[in-house]
Amino acid sequence: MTPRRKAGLIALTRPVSKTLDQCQLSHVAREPIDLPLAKRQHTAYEALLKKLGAEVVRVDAAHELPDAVFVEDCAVVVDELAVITRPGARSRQPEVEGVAQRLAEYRTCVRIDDPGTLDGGDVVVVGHDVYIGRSSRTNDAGIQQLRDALSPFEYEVTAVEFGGALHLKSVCTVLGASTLLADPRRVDVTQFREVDYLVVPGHEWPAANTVTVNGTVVLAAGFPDTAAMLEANGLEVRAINISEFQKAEGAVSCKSILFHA
Ligand code: CIR
Repeated sequence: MTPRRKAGLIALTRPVSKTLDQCQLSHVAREPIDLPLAKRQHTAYEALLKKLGAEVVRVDAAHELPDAVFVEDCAVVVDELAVITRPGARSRQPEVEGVAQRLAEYRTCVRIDDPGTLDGGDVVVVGHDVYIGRSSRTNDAGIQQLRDALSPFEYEVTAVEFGGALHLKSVCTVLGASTLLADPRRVDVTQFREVDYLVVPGHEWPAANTVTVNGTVVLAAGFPDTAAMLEANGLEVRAINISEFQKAEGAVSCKSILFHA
């Protein structure tokens, strides 16, 4: 299908699975998740995205897939197409089917195939520069397949090294058009070409994961120094409580895929 460019902003989300407490964990210890609270927090997250001007479009629930709420990892969506990923955690690979079905309403979809693995949380898009974190979830074959899918549309795909966190977007996200919010202790920002960046305060480094919706930066609650720093730089900021998702090693960006219809 021919993509319609810069139409309304869509936020693709998926309901919290009843099995969320069986989620994958890599860097955090398992602790009890309050499922009713998680559902309320996710409803509030969707309401905030809507208030900021996005149309929330839901993928059907998949209660047998614990991590399904973290839709970001299932696709990389650009104006020209959607790349359906092959998540690095085997338990997460079936999540992509429901997401692909929904995205096919908006984009031509192509796939990352075996032996490639790639999590959307490792992909930072700055205009036509696409940075991919080489991680425990994203391998070189996945990076090459994404490069092959995007290069016909003049995207330049660069592999990026980082450490100490699950995904590249755990340590670095884009604020609006081209400024990064990054933790330079976990990612060497010289790997990014010609971008400005703001440094997340070291003691609040998980606040580096944000989404920007129509100019407002959404970050997790509990990071007052980061919020103040962003405001001092002239940005609108909204903080949202995602405590139950942080226990599942999730953050703000993982719970939606933002793209123009
Ligand atoms: C996982 O380990 O895959 C999930 N428990 C958390 C995924 C978070 N996704 C993201 O940051 N993009």
